[in-house]
Amino acid sequence: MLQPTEKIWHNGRLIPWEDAKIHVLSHVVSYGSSVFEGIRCYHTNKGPAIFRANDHALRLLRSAKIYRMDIPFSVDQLTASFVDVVRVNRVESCYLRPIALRGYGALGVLPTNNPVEVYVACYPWGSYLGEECLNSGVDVCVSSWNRIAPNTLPALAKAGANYMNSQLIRMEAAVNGYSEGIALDEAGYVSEGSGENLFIVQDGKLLTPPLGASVLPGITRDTIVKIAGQLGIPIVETIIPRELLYIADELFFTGTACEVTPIRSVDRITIGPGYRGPVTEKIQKRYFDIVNGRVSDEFNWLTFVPAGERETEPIGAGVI
Ligand code: PPE
Repeated sequence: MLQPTEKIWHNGRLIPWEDAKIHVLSHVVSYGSSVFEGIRCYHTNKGPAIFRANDHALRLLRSAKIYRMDIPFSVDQLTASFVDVVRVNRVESCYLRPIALRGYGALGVLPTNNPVEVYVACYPWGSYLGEECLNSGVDVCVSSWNRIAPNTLPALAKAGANYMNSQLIRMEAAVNGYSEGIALDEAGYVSEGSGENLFIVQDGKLLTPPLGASVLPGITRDTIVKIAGQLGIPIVETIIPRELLYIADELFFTGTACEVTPIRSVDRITIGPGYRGPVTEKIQKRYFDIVNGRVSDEFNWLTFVPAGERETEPIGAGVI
């Protein structure tokens, strides 16, 4: 269950958590007209640090641009709002959920007479697919649902409506006893999980589907590309046939929420050794060292939150 914090940022002001409400006839409720982000803030020995805050702000603005949604805030202003929310809520580690939505006004598909409302909330959130899964890996299936096809819902936008497709994938997986589903794209090639990008390790190389395979341009995906560079692991963006999943040496999901989660089976076929493989482990370790501030912040990915208004004991320390 969601664990409330005190304040939510709304169009430049901090409001109480319980006042961040919208009308049932807001445009977004009928038509799914929202774009959003998911960001993690980690506990470090220099205080809370938001991971790749600028990149998330930029992706939010890009998602909005695709949908002709005007957000009257810059990357810097949005980044500052993320810092404010973490600071006033006195959390040490948390998940941030910025959302821009089309609000209450007219009610018809054309959204030009609906205001755009921007909210940023934060709350504690543990591991996505289960703490133990970071070590042991998850059992997944290939979904019978395809990922959103090109020129239908734009996959490069992180839009609320896309997650109707994700829900179908995730629910089907759950009903059949899997932790997650992997969707194929319209052409039948591997795309991504309902809320994660996917990487394959094969013969010492990393493979991941290209942006044209209906994937979200994941910020963790990009982080893994840079980590692979640091570790000298070759990486290729390429279309991936389904059966390559079954014969992969290692497989793992990436995402803000799932971080780096190994996959130990697909459709009940054991992947590699059936637990986290050595390349996954190396990459995962580096990922956690970076986000937790244990190694130098070479790419300037951490935005530290000053202790400004944290006069009482912070909550959430050690949650993640
Ligand atoms: N693909 C999809 C469809 C996706 O939703 C996410 C994030 C990713 C890839 C990875 O993107 P990034 O977080 O930028 O590396 N999914 C979010 C969880 C969705 C949910 O609310 O559940 C997330 O990881 O925060």
